[in-house]
Amino acid sequence: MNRRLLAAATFVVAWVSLPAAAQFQKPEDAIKYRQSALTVMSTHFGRVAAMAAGRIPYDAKAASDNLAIAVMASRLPFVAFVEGSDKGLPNRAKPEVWSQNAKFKELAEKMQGELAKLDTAAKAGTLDALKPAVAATGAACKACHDDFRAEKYSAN
Ligand code: ASC
Repeated sequence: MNRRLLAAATFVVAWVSLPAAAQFQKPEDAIKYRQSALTVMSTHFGRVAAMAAGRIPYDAKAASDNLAIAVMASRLPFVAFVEGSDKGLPNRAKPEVWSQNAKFKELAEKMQGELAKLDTAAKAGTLDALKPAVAATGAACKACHDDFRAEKYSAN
């Protein structure tokens, strides 16, 4: 391998092996990233929840399309709860995100699992299949918020 290629390969390997924390230059970047990902997830899950609640007409294709995005977005936020990113921008992460991190991760994974099951259920193409899976997913969102999301935004 020539020297430049070796240097380039070394750089790539080092970069992808960086801990998640190092992929955000500042706490502010991590906060913005996770808030954005959660907003995208909530927006697309919310459209399906609105169908389940009868607030908007049921549309099987739209449900699937929205869930594909929600499932993808659900994989994003959690690497951005890096140590030291409790401050940097106003946010609602409680200190327990870091002090009880194993529980936080468990609830995050539970939510990802319920959302994946909802995505599968939606493929049946009926509103009846959607409803219980929407309820289970919403409950998983709420379980994490109850313990790990503050009522009010921090001052910075
Ligand atoms: C949503 C949304 C949440 C959850 C939660 C469920 O649609 O944005 O955060 O459902 O409200 O309790």
